[in-house]
Amino acid sequence: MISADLKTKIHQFKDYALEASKILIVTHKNPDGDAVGSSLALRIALRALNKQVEVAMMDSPPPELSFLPHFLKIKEEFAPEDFDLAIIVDCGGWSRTGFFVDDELHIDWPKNLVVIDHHPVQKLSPGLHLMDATASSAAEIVFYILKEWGIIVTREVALCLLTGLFTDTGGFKHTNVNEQVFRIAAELLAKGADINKITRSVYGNKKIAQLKLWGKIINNLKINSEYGLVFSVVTQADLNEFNLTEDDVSGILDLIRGVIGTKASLLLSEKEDEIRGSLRTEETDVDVSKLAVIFGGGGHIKAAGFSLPKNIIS
Ligand SMILES: [Mn+2]
Repeated sequence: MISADLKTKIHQFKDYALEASKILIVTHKNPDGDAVGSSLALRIALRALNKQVEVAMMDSPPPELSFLPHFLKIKEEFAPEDFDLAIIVDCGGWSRTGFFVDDELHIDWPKNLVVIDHHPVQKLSPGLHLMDATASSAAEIVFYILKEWGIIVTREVALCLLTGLFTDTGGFKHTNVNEQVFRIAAELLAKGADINKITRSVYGNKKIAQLKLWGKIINNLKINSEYGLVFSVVTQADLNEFNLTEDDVSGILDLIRGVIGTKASLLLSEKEDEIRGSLRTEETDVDVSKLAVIFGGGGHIKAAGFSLPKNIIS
């Protein structure tokens, strides 16, 4: 199912991994299930090759993913000089990781850079790009990598990868689900991945305050009929009122998509000095990443986002 070009790059990546002494894995800001699952799966697999590996994320990973193996090993910072191979997972470049701006990096670090991504619209960092915009998730690409390398998918790795597959497809509901996704999911289940643990952690464990905040956001829903857009807003004051954080809000996007008479949904959230927009659509002929790009963001055809400085609207 993978192209000859991707196959070649996967083997080049293995050469980089084998010659590296210490490997860094990073992912995008506000890491999701795919970002965390793919990073941890790679960590486990590379450690099985007797490599020293560290995973670093700029923002703390969502606590509902704490069931994932090695979750507590995730760091918030790293010393670049310690690493000779860096792997960026689930985004196309350093800028999205929050650690560096692309232009800020000099060519001499890291010695090798590998980017594993499935997003079509990205500002690219230099390096070896293992890109497949047809893949459902970064986890799917990591699965192909481990297969090509001949690495045994353990129960722990399977749990990480299935979490990535599950969360990036909205629980196998979105338009990026296909036969191949279910084939991989079936293989991961056969390796012992506990799907019930994933569904309970991702969709369960809700706080009553969280549902009340969701109620407030739903109460404020508006429709822009000209653009076929349903939208709502969550402010910092809303979060404070219910003593919640931004992480408690993300699940609501599943609820406000697919509203009759609309083609896409938008949730605007206030965060410190910026406004973040999250866009979703279920329509086969709508590409929300195009709207996100207009506002300097990016993402998938069906799920995209952007952030704007707050002072732009004050
Ligand atoms: Mn992803």
